Amino acid sequence: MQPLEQRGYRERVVSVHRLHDLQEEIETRHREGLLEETFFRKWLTGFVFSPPESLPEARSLIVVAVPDTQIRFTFTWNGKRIPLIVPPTYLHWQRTDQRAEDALVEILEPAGYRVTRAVLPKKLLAVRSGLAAYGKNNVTYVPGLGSFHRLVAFYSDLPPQQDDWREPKMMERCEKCVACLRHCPTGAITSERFLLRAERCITFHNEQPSDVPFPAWLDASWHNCLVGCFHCQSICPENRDFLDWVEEGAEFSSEETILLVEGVPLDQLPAEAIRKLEQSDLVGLLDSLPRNLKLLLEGPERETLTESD
Ligand code: B12
Ligand code: SF4
Ligand code: SF4
Repeated sequence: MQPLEQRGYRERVVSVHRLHDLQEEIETRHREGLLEETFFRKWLTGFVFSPPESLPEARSLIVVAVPDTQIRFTFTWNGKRIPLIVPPTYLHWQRTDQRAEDALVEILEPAGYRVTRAVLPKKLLAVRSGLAAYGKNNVTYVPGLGSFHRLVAFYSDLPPQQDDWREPKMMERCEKCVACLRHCPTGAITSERFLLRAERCITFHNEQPSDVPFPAWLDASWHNCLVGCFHCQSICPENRDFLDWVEEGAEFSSEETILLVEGVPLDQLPAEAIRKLEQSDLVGLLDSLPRNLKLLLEGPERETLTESD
């Protein structure tokens, strides 16, 4: 679909019959005991492996990779300006998903076809359809985008022209590389199996609200992002060309930073802080922000910015 490519997006279309394979694969991993139960219940029971009532005659699944960037925010703590990263896919995701949908509608609607969002295991769909390959870190990589993309899935009544469907594929580069495995501090990526030990992933823990305590084994110095973790993507040679792709986010004053660390509710923050949080799409992360920020600001000596940065 050329108009998608022109926007820098990539996509694949497969038959809706592939839903069965997606469901079967997740269920099999669960049956085999490879998915820790708390993780499975929290994250993997919400997939819907059938077309929605609004599009029961769906004939295809469409998966789109939308380029996405890191965003660097600056906080002021003890007189120092401290930059902290939010990795790709977290912020403005509603806008990103809507853009992908709008682009598809623009192409398909004139031809009489409809699209609607799908809640599916998107990496599996992207890899099996040939859009992406898995890295050893279990993140997907798309040629020309590295892992700097957000995946969005759709149902459509568009008849699939092709129906390429392959076994899950790992990137060739991973065959001779263990950088992410070595760099992951928690052992979530292991040589014993390909599947991530998701319950060991920092992201699994620091996306939780601040009142959920971290497990004792999770060393405070391992945190590296305002939310999520970027270790296994930043070390990856496949991402070398994209690492400088960082958008500059808002800067928070000393007073604002203290209020965020203290977890002051949104409606009690000064108007300027609310405006920054809303514009930055950080409101949805307010729950986890106090604990994560405190850890990062009070943790080991961090990079600081000078006035000219
Ligand atoms: C649950 C979830 C999580 C969980 C678990 C992560 C995981 N790896 O499963 C947690 C909270 C830990 C998490 C973390 C992150 N997530 Co997340 N997450 C999801 C979610 C909701 C579902 C993923 C899923 O289906 N997991 C289930 C497992 C079973 O599937 P899988 O990971 O595809 O694993 C397959 C392979 O291991 C393969 N496999 C098994 N053995 C073998 C052997 C070989 C040789 C091969 C090739 C394959 C293979 O089979 C498995 C499927 O059966 C998706 C959104 C969505 N709706 O899909 C986002 C999503 C996957 N997350 C995303 C992101 C960005 C992240 C983070 C990078 C965020 C961050 N910066 O901190 C981290 C990355 C952690 C990591 N190293 O994987 C993006 C991924 C984009 C991309 N480029 O990959 C997604 C798609 C959201 C989006 N819309 O873009 N996430
Ligand atoms: S760091 Fe190496 S092994 Fe890990 S995903 Fe990247 S290329 Fe593959
Ligand atoms: S996101 Fe962090 S904790 Fe999770 S697998 Fe990658 S390096 Fe390990």
